[in-house]
Amino acid sequence: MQGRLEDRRLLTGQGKFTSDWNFPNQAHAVFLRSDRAHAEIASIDTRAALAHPAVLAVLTGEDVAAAGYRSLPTQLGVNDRNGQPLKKPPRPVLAQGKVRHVGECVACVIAETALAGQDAAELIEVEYRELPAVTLAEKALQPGAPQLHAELPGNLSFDYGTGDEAATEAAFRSAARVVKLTLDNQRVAGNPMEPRACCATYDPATGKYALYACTQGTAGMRSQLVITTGIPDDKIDVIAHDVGGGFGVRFNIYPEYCALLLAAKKTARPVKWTGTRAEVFLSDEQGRGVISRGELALDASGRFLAVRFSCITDLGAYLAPTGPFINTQGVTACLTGVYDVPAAYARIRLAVTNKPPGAAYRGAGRPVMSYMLERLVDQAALELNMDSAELRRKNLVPNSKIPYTTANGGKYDSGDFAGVLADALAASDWTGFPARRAESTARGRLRGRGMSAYIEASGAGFAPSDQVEVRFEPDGGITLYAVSHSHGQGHETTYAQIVAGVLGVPMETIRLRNGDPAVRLIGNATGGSRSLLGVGSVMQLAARQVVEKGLALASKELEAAGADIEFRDGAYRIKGTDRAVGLASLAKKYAAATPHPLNVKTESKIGATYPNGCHVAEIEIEPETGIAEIVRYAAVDDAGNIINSMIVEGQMQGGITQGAGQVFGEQLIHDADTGQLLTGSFMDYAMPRAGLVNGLTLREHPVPTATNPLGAKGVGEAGVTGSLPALMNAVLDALRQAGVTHFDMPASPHRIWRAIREARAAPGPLRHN
Ligand code: MCN
Repeated sequence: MQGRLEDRRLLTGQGKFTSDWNFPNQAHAVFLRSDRAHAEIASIDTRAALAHPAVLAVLTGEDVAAAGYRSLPTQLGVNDRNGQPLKKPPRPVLAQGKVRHVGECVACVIAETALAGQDAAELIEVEYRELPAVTLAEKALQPGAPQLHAELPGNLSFDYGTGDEAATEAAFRSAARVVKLTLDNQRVAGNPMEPRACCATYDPATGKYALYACTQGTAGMRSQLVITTGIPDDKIDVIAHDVGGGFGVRFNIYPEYCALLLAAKKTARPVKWTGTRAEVFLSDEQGRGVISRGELALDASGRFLAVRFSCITDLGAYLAPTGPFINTQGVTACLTGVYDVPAAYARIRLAVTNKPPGAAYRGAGRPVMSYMLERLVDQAALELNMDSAELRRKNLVPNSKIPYTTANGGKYDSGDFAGVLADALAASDWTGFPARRAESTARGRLRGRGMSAYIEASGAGFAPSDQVEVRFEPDGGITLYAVSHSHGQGHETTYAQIVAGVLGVPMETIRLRNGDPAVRLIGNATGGSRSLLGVGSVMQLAARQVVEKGLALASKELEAAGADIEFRDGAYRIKGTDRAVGLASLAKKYAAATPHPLNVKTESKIGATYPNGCHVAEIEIEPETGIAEIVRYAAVDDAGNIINSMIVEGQMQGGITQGAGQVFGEQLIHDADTGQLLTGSFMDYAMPRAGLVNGLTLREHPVPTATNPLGAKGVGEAGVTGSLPALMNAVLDALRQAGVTHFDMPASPHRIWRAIREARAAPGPLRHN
């Protein structure tokens, strides 16, 4: 199998990640972080640190305020249930007067070396006046809870509602059966391989800054920096080459990036910061963290009448730029799943707590909804004593109703949900399960099976459009420019495939540059699994434009009218003759021209579409140890037209494994009283290992969408949206055999073992959390 274009570079150590950038005369930054969750800052004494011989400067909140730096931005494009806009408490670059979570940046030390900076940071004396902390969103909204921000009375930032509340209430009143669940979707860490890092430079002669950072997209990051620092847009470049993973937590700016810009200006030196894994745990945006309540109303025949969802979401101490969006519209984008449900309503209250900010994490809200909905459907099947696949099939949106408008206004453009489910039944050998379970039972194992029929939204993006450029280089190569940043998804390969497919040139002659400051483009960061359908589509449009431009040159070359010339297999040919000229040789002929006459810049605004699928997981539990193992996993997914099956397979594998990570172990635990992170390293935060997901069968069921020229839907997040509920449904199915009737993630060996022991000790309906 042919690898990806980027593989050789990355596998031979030739990648250029953020900490690979180094500049002459570079200084190093170290951050002093709050060791308390909530406290007033009585004083900060930096004198001893400043006296350290290797220290160049120490910045505090006063310095960033004096420089005119403002709050980091956040936004939400809708008003709340009461017509109120989002309440936005300020989020300073360095703490001002108060700290609100462990890990918040209090001071920035700039020194000759990072080690000296670390020594000096320890010399800073901060006098804190400790305040009571609140780490649970539910508690934060209760009367008498510690108050985090003067601007946010009651710790409530937003009270979101979507759908028709009255119609939903009426449907629930008429229902023959109501199924209810309260589920904990625990907080998790993104943990990209590359910890956050950045390097800032400042040129006093031009007043120009550059920030080298790991980012999912430079354009969005630049505009967030402009808002925060007040530096004019044309005076700042954001640059990134290779980025070692993102998973959503490299989408936004962070306080450290702004502090380094100020540090570079103050010291007149390039300043570099390389974060540690501990800092990833303490200060990266975090994901999920929602205890939600879901209700499903059914009629006597098992038809779904309505869905109701409510939760109080933990935004952490500050509103991350995309935190409010992800936790409201992101969650409810597919409120009714793949089902034909007449009424639905969701209410989400956004609360602040003394924890690091929460925002996007692979799936960006959608897995919260798919997890609840698919757990509800399995619970309904259990209560109705029905086959869970049959209950799903009965309620799917039929193909005849697609395009389908959901009860809260979502527009599913295409799909074949029944066909996908049928394929999943076949791929998973659904009917063979009883025999496999009997065999497991004979070996003393609890075997469980879980299904999820998921749908999720590939985003429309925040930017006004996606622009790309195609440039022909003097060496005969073609360079593609885009904003969306590849940080593991293989864009170099797939964009090259698309362009090569139109131009008929070898894809190896095409390279991709994202985050190149010399070519400023408007566009979306990588996120919402939309790079292919958005940017990839524009790449195709751009390549077609190149072919059109080339026609004029070919017409001159062949001395024939354009109408008599056709373009095929990389060459312009006079129809019905063998007289032809290749696009590559035309490009070569004009290689010295600037700009090259075949260069194009193209843009388009492409909207959302809805990848979907059906996943079936089978797991086995060893009751004596609580160890759970995935023994079979079949996933059938509709990602529309596929450009690169190998990459899509990798994305599905990665997404499914990421879901499995949350199901079987990952959990950020903050001490309820002190707000200290108790799982702040890989010793106590259980990352999934490669061996976790076994027996994977992946099948495609493509239904092209008409919403973009490629007919493609996203895949980057689909795996996790599907696997979270499928795996937990399987865990529950296994545990029910031991008398456990309720169980929350993570299904770690200890928690499983304890639940089984308690159920055996107290037979009857039990609740385990
Ligand atoms: N693709 C394809 N055919 C399709 C759809 C996609 O060939 N029908 C290919 C694309 O060309 C691209 C890849 O699959 O090479 C993923 O495409 P897409 O679904 O458009 O997703 P994005 O490129 O926008 O990636 C974002 C998505 C998100 S939101 C997260 S979070 C995530 C993810 O991708 N983080 C990742 N996958 C990740 N993979 C790695 N290795 N690391 C991360 O941090």
